[in-house]
Amino acid sequence: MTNLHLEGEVHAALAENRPVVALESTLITHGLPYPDNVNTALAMEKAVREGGATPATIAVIGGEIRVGLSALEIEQLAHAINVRKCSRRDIAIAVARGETAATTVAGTMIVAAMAGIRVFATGGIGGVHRGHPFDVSADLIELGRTPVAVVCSGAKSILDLPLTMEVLETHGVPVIGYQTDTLPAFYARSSGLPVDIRVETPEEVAAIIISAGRLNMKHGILIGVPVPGDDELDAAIAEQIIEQATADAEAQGVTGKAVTPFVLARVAELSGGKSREANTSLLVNNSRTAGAIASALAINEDDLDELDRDM
Ligand code: PSU
Ligand code: MN
Repeated sequence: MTNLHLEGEVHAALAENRPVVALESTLITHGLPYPDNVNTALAMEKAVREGGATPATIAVIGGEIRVGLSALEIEQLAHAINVRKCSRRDIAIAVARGETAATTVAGTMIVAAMAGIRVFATGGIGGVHRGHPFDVSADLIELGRTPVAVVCSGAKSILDLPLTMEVLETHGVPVIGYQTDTLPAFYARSSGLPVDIRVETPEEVAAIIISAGRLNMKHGILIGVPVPGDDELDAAIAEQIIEQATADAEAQGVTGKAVTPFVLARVAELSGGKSREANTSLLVNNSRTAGAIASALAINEDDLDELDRDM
């Protein structure tokens, strides 16, 4: 396809039906400060490999949609200035103008689906903003229409999590708890909001992805993995910081696509070291889990193909 460029190792893995995990790039350009962003992006790629899969970090570089970046390209992206944050509405613009741009969860899902990648790992998805029920992240809509499984730690409680769950339901997105009964709340292991189903293993997730595919359901799947217990942030402290950060955004009149990056940066400023630890820990853990899910998916499908041949 025009403008879609698969990096060599990713191309080979996909051609041979070996597991691949997509990773987003907005995390690098708008989510984390330098050098945490580069270190974390590379640690996520390593964790995907530990899970048994090939990582494919997705971005737009000079107008080309790239699936799989080198360490040097990740470093360059981290230093690029005025990088467009690409959700669904932005991708065509970035490509037409030959820009270097980052993909959000929605943008990354679109490109992953184009490339034939079915599992994607990130930290938190966008959602419905607190006090602004019509500021609904395009991530939620994309999850309803693009068949990619997104492994994440829920969403930061900078968002209205109950409303976010309602919108996911409206758009027909199954929400799976990975070894948990509730939607994770990013820094905290639980939001208290029940998920649709709890699973214990990568194989169980793979079975649901395969089932959705065979039924041609077309929607995505959200898999919530709680931050590892040792790195969880105290819920009361997290809440206080988030309230402050959201109030600051409000006071400074920040709107639209700038809200999430602003609040993320403010939360980082206010919380210092401990939140960074939680953030890195969950990103790496989610990447490893996504690698294991993609591996189970590849193995499971070989079995199913054999069953089909036997019948
Ligand atoms: N939440 C985080 N870290 C992030 C993002 C969300 O904890 O980096 C990024 C993701 O790329 C997500 C995007 O897709 O922000 C959502 O932006 P918006 O709310 O403008 O849809
Ligand atoms: Mn928004």
